[in-house]
Amino acid sequence: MRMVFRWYGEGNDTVTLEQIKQIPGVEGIVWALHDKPAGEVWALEEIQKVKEQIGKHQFHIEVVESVNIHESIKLGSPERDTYIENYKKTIENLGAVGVKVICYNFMPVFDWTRTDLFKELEDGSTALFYEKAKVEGMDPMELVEKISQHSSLSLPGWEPERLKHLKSLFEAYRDVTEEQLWQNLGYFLQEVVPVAEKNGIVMAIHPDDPPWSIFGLPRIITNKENVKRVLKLVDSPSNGLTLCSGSLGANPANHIPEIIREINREFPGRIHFTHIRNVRIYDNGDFIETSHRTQDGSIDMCDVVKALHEDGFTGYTRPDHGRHIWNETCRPGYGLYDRALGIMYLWGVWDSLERERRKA
Ligand code: CS2
Ligand code: MN
Repeated sequence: MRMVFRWYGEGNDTVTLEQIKQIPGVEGIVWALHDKPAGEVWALEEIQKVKEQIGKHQFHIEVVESVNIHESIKLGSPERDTYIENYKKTIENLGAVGVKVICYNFMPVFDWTRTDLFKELEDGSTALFYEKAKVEGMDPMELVEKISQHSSLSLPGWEPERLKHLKSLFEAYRDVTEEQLWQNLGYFLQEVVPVAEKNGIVMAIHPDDPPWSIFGLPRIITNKENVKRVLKLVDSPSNGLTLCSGSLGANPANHIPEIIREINREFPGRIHFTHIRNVRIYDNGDFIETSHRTQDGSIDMCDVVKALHEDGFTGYTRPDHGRHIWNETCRPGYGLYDRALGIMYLWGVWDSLERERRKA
């Protein structure tokens, strides 16, 4: 397991590379050109600049999250070919500086969605919270308004530029069924996977968060069967998975350790990247993000790590979101402290499993 940490870039993150350096066992930075609108080519010079910055701290830049997919590709509209060509060019440029994994998602319009970014937990910390009934009864415009009031920093997938066009996007998706979204994903992968292969890169799709349809928009990366279906779309190691325990795990029907074991059995070597975090699910379908500890949430985190360890997981792992603790002011979900605690929990479980394995 190779530990990495997501960082939003100089001037765009409250966490510094110096701080990340002091978290035990972190070897690389998960990065992106966050100002790039989806669909534009990432120029070599821009990429090299980030590589230099990060390299000064002896971190690698092997994992990118995300190169976002232009809506026309998800919609299957005629301009998609231009944007797919741009995507290929970005893959080539990323391959040229030593990037190995590109994490991306295929969610129409919205990336991860919550109703409260700072919901208080019993211990006084705050965390991202999803209230199911609220989303079901809500006009998406309202949610966008609410989220943008909360935070001066734009959230991944919630960039103001994109959301300005929300109405027309909704209209465009009105006739896109889940099956069509599958077709469009297949079309995209058939085009880009060979380019990724040539450039030493693996694509790693991130599950939908939450893993069900919201606001009537189709969502397809939602459960074990659908994850397998993606992997079958193109049979290549470069068509792989980001296994995000908190995204898939928000649906109690998704048993994360079982999913890991089954994917590893049926599609060995296709989990390239894992996002590990715990969520507590309530009977009414609401959920809140908790500490990484198994006892604090609904996901058996020890068994998640065990499932990865059993198979000698050599891919990249990052703690996904964390709570906001010790009065930290930070991007929602992306503070330093709780993610660092999460890493130590993951190492604790991993290292003891390693020790047992060596003894055996
Ligand atoms: C991330 C996602 O913060 C998160 O939950 O896991 O925003 C993720 O970066 C994208 O969905 C991947 O494309
Ligand atoms: Mn994730």
